[in-house]
Amino acid sequence: MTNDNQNQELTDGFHLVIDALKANDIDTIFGLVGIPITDLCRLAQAEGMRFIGFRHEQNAGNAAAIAGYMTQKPGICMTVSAPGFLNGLTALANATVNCFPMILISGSSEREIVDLQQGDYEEMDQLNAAKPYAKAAYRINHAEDIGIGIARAIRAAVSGRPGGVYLDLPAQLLSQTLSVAEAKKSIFKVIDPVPRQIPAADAVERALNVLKGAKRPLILLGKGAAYAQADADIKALIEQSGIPYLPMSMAKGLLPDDHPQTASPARSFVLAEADTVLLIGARLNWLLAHGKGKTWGKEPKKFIQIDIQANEVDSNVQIAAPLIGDIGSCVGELLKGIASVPKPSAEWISAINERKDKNMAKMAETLAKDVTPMNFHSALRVIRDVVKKNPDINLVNEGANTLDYCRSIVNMFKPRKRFDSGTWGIMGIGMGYSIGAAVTSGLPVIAVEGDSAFGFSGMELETICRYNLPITTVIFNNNGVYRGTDVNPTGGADVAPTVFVKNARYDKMMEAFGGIGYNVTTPQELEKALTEAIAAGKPALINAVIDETAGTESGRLTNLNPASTATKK
Ligand code: ADP
Ligand code: TPW
Repeated sequence: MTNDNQNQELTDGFHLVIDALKANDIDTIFGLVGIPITDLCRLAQAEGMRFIGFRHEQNAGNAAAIAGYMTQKPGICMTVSAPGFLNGLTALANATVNCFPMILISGSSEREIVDLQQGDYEEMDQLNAAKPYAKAAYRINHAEDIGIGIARAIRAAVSGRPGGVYLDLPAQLLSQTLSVAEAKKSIFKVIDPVPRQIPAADAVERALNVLKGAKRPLILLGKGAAYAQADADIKALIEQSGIPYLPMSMAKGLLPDDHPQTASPARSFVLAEADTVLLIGARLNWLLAHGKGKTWGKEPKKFIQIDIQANEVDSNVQIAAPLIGDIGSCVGELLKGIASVPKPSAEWISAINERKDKNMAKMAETLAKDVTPMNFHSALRVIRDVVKKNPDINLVNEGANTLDYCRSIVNMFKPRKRFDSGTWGIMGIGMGYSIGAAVTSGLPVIAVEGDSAFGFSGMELETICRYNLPITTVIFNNNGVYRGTDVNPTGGADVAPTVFVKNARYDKMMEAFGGIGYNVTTPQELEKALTEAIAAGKPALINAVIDETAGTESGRLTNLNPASTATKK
């Protein structure tokens, strides 16, 4: 653009936003267009970025979040104001809760009108709405601040404990002009956005001393350990120490799930019996029964906790040895001293192996049964075998029973390949995470979805077809939430709260958009369809008919359901 009066070349806010993102090696935007960001999305594409357009902002936000988790670079989600922003906010909050770096960039209406509440188109005080649900929230008011605003958002998302950042772009900002010379000076690449954080030497020594005193040590790997991309050092620490380890669901595959030191098949036993637990990037939240109570056995545990967030320590129980820093640096320091830690006793290892063998034999028996209609186990046996043959596949997983059984049955062999309902146990991540994972990795995805879980993001099948992504969605269709057999006690015409249309054909939804649909009722049919779909590398959906009586209410979360603890009248 040139301004003849001043004979000076000008640029505008639209260009500056894209230039600033590109200067920081951000090459993909997940989003949904509308006023005032349509032209911004068009420009991103024109300038060589990839724009992946969704049918609902929550799914775009989930795609951005999982891209952030996979790459340590913030995933970008772009939305319109008020309703678009609010649709994206759930994903932003979910990213923050899960410690995934993402930036939600939303257009907003004129500040003067919003602040006086004069009723603008899609008027909303988005910045304040975002604050409680984001790690940080910023607004850029002047074109000359776009470079610094984007830099601030990037650094906030990825440094320290990663999380969701909200960036508010008022419509008038995008059309503001600035001389090209000034603009150039205002854009820069963030230096060292994820700085190493070295743990203190005395904290390392304390941690090693606690390990030296352990009789029955255990290492617990959380998704922070997977995120940190310190795979080789974590493997070395586990193998050189000889300590058994347990991966949380998204840390599966950090070491292959059939590693001899895995304690997964003896999970309840090791949690109850270990006397010393080294937590690496895992919080003692509800997923770990808050580090206390029946799950953790009678004797008090000694915990060593590696985390980047100092105030995570002592959140639920006392931590004997906090090790604050980035996981790569902390594990590296522990490795230097690990030779001085005695190997776990043969008694401890053989007690674990005995449980593992017993539990695995029992599970093998259950999995071998071919029942008609299929149950969760017979269908998941097929998924397990296919993933084993294709270890590069990304696995997305949500539902109740579908999630709980898949987590324990389907082994993972490579890091950062399993993406699931995470810290909140949220439904709705399915298609967003699948698209994010496929776009980011260029590798196939299998989404293992409860029929209810799938419904939260099902319209993105069109998005999958539009971009011709290698995603195979497998719907575990048991006619309802948890199962399909509940009845309305009044005998009225409405079905029970958990029940869906019987025998729905989700495969036909896929066919409507040009993808491949399969309807399968046996493990053999499922195996054939899944193998074929993966080989095709095209959008596919398998409607897997599951016994509608097979599921239990809330999967394995029955203890959190007030109905199961309330006094029955
Ligand atoms: P899980 O659900 O798998 O148990 P959580 O999400 O509860 O895992 O815990 C992840 C933890 O990892 C968070 O407390 C977060 O602060 C921490 N974390 C994330 N990235 C790093 C890193 N690079 N270095 C150290 N800690 C990290
Ligand atoms: C955003 C509550 C937890 S699990 C679930 C719901 C609705 C669905 C279970 O049925 P599904 O799986 O998917 O058919 P399965 O294998 O048991 O048959 N809204 C949100 N998040 C959650 N967690 C819920 C509701 C819920």
